[in-house]
Amino acid sequence: MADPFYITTAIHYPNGRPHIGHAYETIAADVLARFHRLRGREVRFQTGTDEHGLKMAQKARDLETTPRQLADEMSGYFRALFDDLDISYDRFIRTTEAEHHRASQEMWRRMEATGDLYLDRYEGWYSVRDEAYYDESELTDWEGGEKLSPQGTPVEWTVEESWFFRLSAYQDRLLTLYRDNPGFIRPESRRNEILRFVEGGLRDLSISRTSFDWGVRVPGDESHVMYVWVDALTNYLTGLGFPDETGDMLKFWPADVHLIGKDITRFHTVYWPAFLLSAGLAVPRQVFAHGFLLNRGQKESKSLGNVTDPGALARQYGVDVLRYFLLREFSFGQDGSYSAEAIINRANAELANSFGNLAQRVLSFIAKNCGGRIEAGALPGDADRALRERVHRVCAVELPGQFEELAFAAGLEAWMQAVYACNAYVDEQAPWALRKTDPERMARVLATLCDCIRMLAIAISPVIPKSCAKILDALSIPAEDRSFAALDTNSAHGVIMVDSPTPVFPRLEVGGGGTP
Ligand code: ME8
Repeated sequence: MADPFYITTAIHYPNGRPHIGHAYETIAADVLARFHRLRGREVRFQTGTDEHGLKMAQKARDLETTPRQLADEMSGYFRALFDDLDISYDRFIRTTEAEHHRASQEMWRRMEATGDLYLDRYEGWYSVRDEAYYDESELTDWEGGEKLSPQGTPVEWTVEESWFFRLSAYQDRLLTLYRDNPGFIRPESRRNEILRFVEGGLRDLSISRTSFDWGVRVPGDESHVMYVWVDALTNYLTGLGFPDETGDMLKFWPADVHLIGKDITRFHTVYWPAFLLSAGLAVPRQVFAHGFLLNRGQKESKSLGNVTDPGALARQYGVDVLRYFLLREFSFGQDGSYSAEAIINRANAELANSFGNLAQRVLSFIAKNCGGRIEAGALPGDADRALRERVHRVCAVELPGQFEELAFAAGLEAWMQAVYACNAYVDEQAPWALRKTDPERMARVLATLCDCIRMLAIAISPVIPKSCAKILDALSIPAEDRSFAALDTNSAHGVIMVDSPTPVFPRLEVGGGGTP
């Protein structure tokens, strides 16, 4: 039976339209989901929207609408964007779903049954933008006596009756978890940050609110709604049918990886495992915090007028170009800065001029000059074997090894080097010259190249699925032979049928798009 793999993104606040950070995280998760499917695993991939909390309530009030209407409208934009970006999610969850309320209330009851909840009064700082409580010592002074959170957001002094979770009792268990599972928090820089935070001591956490009612009701105390992060984190269980612990819960929990941005590491690696331990559930295997994307070095914001619609970027440059760029350009886990020129340069140099050109010149040559059919009679020579071995090693070993570690840029760098090697081989072997002098040798060269293009396309198909499907269609590769397991078959020995390909990666111009 296939080995199950459960991957989630953070669920996004639908208090506005999706931005490039949302697209980045969801594309990366999609690449990983597709990659593991092609490796033969049974994948469950979940994304969605986080619809409760003060931030949603306040935004709705500002817009003179209801939080429900705001959530309905904005959640639709997220879903539409993810469909446009070819995100292959299995479940798009919305936290306003009745099932999710049931799951969150069950989590609450379990934590209460363990004796970890008590009623008290919260007096302290809260950031609505981060939906986070902060200790005084974490804040910095700002103009006019105001204070700012470590994320640079405003905080307000909050006093209200609240249920508390005994987080302080979990310090040792959390430190043991981090020590026993060094891969639980990645990358290393985030792990160190969290270790320092937890070693410094934990205070009990306020987990309910009484000053507004847009949230999941606290079971048995209807005047409280849950703190939004209690319900938000529970989404990862709701999607598997929790509280039913048979079926998908049994198959997919604990999650293999929660993919999140670096700003929400504390919620996922401190609060979430503590809630799970309290509720008697297993903790996720890994939380991976990626970096932040900046627009020409600056954070996108309405006041700077530099907010980019990721859907517009995809329409302008192509979905696969955007997907490739985002994973290739930045080291996953670190921050990155993007610009139109960077997207265009990367797409032209690597997709259009290298991989696209390789596929185009080889396949159209066969379609035009060999009637779309080649059968290599001559035995492979050293150069043919060396190229095939190299491309096979990159596609079957190096790229997968890097992707397993979420080192996408390094995996794609190895892949690109293999593409360059193929282009160098075309130039050296010059099949167009062999056509007159040695047709048998020409057939061997072309068959080797078709086999290499097949491997390169399969290996990178999690990143650029539509483009690879076109190339594999042109090579007449059946759907069932488009997996990593199929890389071990050498297709250069049989008859290869080739359809005339349509150009897959148009050259992009600065100031314009491509003509797909
Ligand atoms: O934090 N670059 O939602 P969110 C890269 N609802 N990633 C970015 C980014 C940027 N510029 N800006 C945000 C929330 N992100 C909560 C999560 S999970 C149980 C609840 C990432 O809409 C951010 O780090 O503010 C997070 O992982 C995701 O986008 C959603 O952010």
